[in-house]
Amino acid sequence: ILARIKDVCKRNGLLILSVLSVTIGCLLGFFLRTRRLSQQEISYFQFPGELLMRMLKMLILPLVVSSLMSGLAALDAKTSSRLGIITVTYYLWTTFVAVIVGIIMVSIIHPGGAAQKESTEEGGKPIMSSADALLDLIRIPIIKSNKASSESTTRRIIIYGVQDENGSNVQNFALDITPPPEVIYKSEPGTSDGMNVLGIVIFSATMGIMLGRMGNSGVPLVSFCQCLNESVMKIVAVAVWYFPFGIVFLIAGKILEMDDPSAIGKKLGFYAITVVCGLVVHGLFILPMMYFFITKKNPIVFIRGILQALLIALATSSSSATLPITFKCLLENNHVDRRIARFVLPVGATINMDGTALYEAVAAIFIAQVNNYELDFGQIITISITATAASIGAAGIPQAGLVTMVIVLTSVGLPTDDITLIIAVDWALDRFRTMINVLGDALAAGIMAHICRKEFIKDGDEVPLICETK
Ligand code: DAS
Repeated sequence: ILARIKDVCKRNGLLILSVLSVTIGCLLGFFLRTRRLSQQEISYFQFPGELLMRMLKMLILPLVVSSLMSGLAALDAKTSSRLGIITVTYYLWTTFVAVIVGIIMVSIIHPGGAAQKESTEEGGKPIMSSADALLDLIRIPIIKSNKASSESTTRRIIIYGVQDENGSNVQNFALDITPPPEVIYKSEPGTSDGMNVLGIVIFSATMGIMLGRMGNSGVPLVSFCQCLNESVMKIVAVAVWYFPFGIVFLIAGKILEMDDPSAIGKKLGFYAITVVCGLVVHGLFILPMMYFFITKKNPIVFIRGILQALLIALATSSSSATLPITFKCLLENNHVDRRIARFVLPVGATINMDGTALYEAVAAIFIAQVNNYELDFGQIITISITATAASIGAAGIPQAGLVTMVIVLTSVGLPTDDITLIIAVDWALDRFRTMINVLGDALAAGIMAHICRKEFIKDGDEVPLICETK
């Protein structure tokens, strides 16, 4: 029995530690809430968790660039274009299905009824057409206008004077309060801490396809990207042992700063239940069933292989930050061909957010119900389209879905400041929708690896790493 326990701990040690750390983090967070810590004590306590987030974010850029470039360069033109088309089509389809699931759930449970406003005037008219709403999405994440540079040249001067006893100015002073550029360079929707991930994904994918067509002249850069990718994954293999420790402080720190749970009340309780029901139906039923029907493999075994990544998604509420762990789980536990994972995962972490799309559709209809706003069929379709598109524009960072939700609300004329109704529970629901986002990306990689398996030499026989062959 001891040998068996030792074997289980050896194979699942990290997973067991992570599950324990989530549990301990929750218990510790609620316990410390009773101790009424000061803001400074809370910030000190949150530091190990902040360290974990920065550790993961540090890996996003090198991982996304090296994965896409080396992954696509290793595929021939026919396979990379076929893989790209099938992957993006699959992503759009599953995201739209997630929206439909959310709309059905919120229509059945009708959480807005419990929270209806007293003075509800008749519903407004769409302020922005769906076309404009969709165009807004493209503008936000890809063409990132660097507003910071224009703002940073805006000097902010305060003039104040010293007056004598008669009230006339005897001396004037000018106080320059222009904040330094790094203070005003804020991350816009669709970017992760100022980094425009969707733009980087598009650039890296294009470069990878071009490298694949360059033959021998592209080998040095492909080799560099492969070695960079391998080295990043080795950093992950070491850093991952810090994660359980960081998760405890990350979760406890979040619980310490959340609003008083009693403020959530009945109306938001029904709303949260609606979101969770939709995520469970989509994430634990529809997606696994699609995986099973396409690959004829057991989805439970596959999901078990990525549990570590799902826990990191729960702790960090960032699918981009979870990407290094998602890679590790897929390659080491589920043995997905790394050329497929290197394309499907970075693209998925950026544009495939089933949980976010479902959430935005539910939130929009919840706010319509609260305002006693009767949505017609056309507006439901508009919400479906804009929620699907808004999730594409959302970055894989905490509460990005709350930002792009403005476009969904605006497209059907709903009051955007009603987003404040759901903020009290958004930090928690964000974790669950991020888990479904990561789950959707990982299952997609498994499905694409199955669909494209005939293109490769043999199952599991991979293109040797160029830097390995030296
Ligand atoms: N937290 C986002 C993510 O990382 C999802 C969201 O905000 O909706 O996927």
